[in-house]
Amino acid sequence: MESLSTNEWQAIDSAHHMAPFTDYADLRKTGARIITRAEGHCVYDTDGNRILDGMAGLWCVNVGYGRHELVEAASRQMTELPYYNNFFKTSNPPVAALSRRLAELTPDGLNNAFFANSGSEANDTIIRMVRHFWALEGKPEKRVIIGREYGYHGSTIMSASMGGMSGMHNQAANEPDFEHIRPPYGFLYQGNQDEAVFAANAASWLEDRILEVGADRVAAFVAEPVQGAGGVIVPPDGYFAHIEAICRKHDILFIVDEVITGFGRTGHWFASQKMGLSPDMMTMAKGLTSGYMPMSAVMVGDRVADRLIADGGEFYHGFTYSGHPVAAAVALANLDLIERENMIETVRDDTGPYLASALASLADHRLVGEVRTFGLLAAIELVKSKDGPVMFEDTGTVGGMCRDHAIQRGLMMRAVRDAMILSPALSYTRADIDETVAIARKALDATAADLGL
Ligand code: PXG
Repeated sequence: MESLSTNEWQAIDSAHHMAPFTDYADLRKTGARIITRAEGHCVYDTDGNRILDGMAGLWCVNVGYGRHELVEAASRQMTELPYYNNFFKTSNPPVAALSRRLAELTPDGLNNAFFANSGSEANDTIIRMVRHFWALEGKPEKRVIIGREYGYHGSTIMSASMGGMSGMHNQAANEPDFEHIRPPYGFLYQGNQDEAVFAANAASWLEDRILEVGADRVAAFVAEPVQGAGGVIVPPDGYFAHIEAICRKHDILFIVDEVITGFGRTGHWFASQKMGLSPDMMTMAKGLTSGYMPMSAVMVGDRVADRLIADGGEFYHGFTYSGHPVAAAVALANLDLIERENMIETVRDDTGPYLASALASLADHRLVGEVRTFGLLAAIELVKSKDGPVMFEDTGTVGGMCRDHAIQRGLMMRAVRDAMILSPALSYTRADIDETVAIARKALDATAADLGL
């Protein structure tokens, strides 16, 4: 690539590139940060800044940057078979091997994989499959899918309608037959209920909604085990046991979106295993290839798969790049690497607990209302006052200030509303965590100073 200055790249970029989730007028004023390379757990920009990546890209670079094993797998596969489709009774060795591997790694009963290129496409696939399944069962009126507020399932019209982001709904992504209940967001809704009571109450919001809509119209309930883009919302213990029981009682499919929580992030291959869940279908993407290639999959449980196989006929659905051989080869190399380097055990036994205790040291900061962690997922809720707590009125402004202070000091941290979010690579070390927490503290101090607190 030619070597241009930061200003030159910014000018070209803002003149011609419509980036995702971007305020275009604002970006034209400020210009984008141009990232040129990455190594280990750091990214580098055109000004030569080194930024420790506390977000693993966008919750996805689970094995860290610069892993030659993945590069070589891609290069080998590109040489041998760069592309062939999986339509019309063809397949390829990497995709067959990956399907078997995913069936082995996921909870019992999830034995079939449908491949796509993004989490959004995988969730669109689920919506079609679920409705097709109920039609085959002779219940075509079971079409409604219940999700949760602050849930994120993607950006296509259907996956954004299924998600619970009102800003997205307001921009032409509010299809009928989707309902949303409150999430089990203890920080906002728990009050002085103990954990078990709150778990049962939060799950009862699902049953209330099923009864309101009518179980004969409800096809499925969908949930991220820990809500990621919604602000790392960790459910109280027992919540999902109640949820599963309610789904079974009303004969509603239970869908788990593990796009963020999959592939080791929680210290287990899947959060479903840590939480003891038995979903009917599971969405996966991101950590499947550690972001080195776009790839997603739907794991289809036996109940749905058996019905589709028995009398579904042709399923008229698929993408040119479904089961792309290069993406599949990279996914296999990525899973090998995660296994060979014991990354999941390290997160479970060492760096996950270490991150929790290191971040707990921020809890006494005057801006911090709560710290939550779950494996290598974390949120630091910023509050105006710890007493209450009282949230900031202009939601998101203070979070944005704190994020900018962190980036200026060399840490990529994301803000969701006024919660600061971390989701680093599984290979993140104790030293990386120490550096992260030290910069986060400085960013909090600088934010408090800006606010005159
Ligand atoms: N499900 C979940 C749980 C996700 O987090 C998707 C589905 C959609 O995946 P694709 O590959 O279509 O993007 C996601 C994606 C953020 C952010 O701001 C999070 C995601 C994507 C973009 C931004 O935290 N998650």
